[in-house]
Amino acid sequence: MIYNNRAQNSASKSVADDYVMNQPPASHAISQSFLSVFALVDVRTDMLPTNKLVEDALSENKVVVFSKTYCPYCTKAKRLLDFLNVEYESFELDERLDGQAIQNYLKEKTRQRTVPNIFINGQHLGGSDKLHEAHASGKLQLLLAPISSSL
Ligand SMILES: N[C@@H](CCC(=O)N[C@@H](CS)C(=O)NCC(=O)O)C(=O)O
Repeated sequence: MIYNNRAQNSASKSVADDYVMNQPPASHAISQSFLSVFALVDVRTDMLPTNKLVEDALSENKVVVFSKTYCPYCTKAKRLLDFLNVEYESFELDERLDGQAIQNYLKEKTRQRTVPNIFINGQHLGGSDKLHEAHASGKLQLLLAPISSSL
């Protein structure tokens, strides 16, 4: 009640009084919603942490395989890369807490909802079938060749 008295006795009611009386001004709701957005978004990049993890992996590694440990197509794809002595970064989505979030982002980015989801030089290649097709046609060898200087 002491707060009500203060408010009634005050000629010019301050924003602080609004808070004390549990009647936050409209600007409070707006700033709260901004805060909750920033809690989810990496403010440095405006990107969700999961999306940034994927994009960082694609820019830092020549070959990236998003995989699941029990997936036979993933095993087949990784076996081919191993056989060709290709270095790759793999993310086993079934072993990660953010695995589903990564798969959701990959689906949004590539329209592919299955694993393996394979990228070379940051470009989406596809799944195991596409990798084997690319190997058979010679496209894979071209994609994996070091990028030559155009001097
Ligand atoms: N034709 C695809 C088949 C891939 C596939 O069916 N993968 C299964 C796992 S073995 C999958 O992603 N299922 C949906 C899921 O796990 O969310 C390829 O060659 O990669």
